[in-house]
Amino acid sequence: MIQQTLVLIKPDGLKKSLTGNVLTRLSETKLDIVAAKIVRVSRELAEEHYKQLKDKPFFEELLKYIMGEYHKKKVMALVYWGENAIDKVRQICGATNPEEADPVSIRGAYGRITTKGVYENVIHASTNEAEAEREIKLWFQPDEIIVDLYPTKTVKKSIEVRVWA
Ligand code: DAT
Ligand code: MG
Repeated sequence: MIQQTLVLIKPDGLKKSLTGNVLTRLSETKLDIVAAKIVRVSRELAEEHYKQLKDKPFFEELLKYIMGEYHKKKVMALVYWGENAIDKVRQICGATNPEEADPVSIRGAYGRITTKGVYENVIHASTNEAEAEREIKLWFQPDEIIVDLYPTKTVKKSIEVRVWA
């Protein structure tokens, strides 16, 4: 089954210069990268991304982590596309808890748990097709992705945009 999945290299991954390592590991999947960008994560985006976890005791710390308050204020967002993309990527990521993750997985090799109990697990990857759709639409606009993943429509907008001076 051809699928797409959202990958985030989280602020700890960027701070520790793990981008190359993570992308190399993910290249084992032979999936296609169809979108990529560096994003400064707003509180609004962080809350929306993790909204299923808003009742968890670690939610506030999780928001600070993904917003980069403990590392660098940026994440790398990518869309991987191809046969069984969701499971292939999750497999290489490893389990959510970095101490329980397979040591050769990305999270097992590079993740840690902080003294505050935050799982700094380097990478996010969607867990199923519904989540992938919600997350890809949250992080990317249609024109930022080089293939048509979901139906689109055209709307007329009259807005001010920033351009090069
Ligand atoms: P995953 O990222 O593996 O999909 P998730 O969606 O359940 O896991 O949780 C999102 C993130 O929240 C996870 O990457 C790290 C953090 N998290 C989850 N459970 C946690 C816990 N028990 N303690 C601390 N952080 C946790
Ligand atoms: Mg999840």
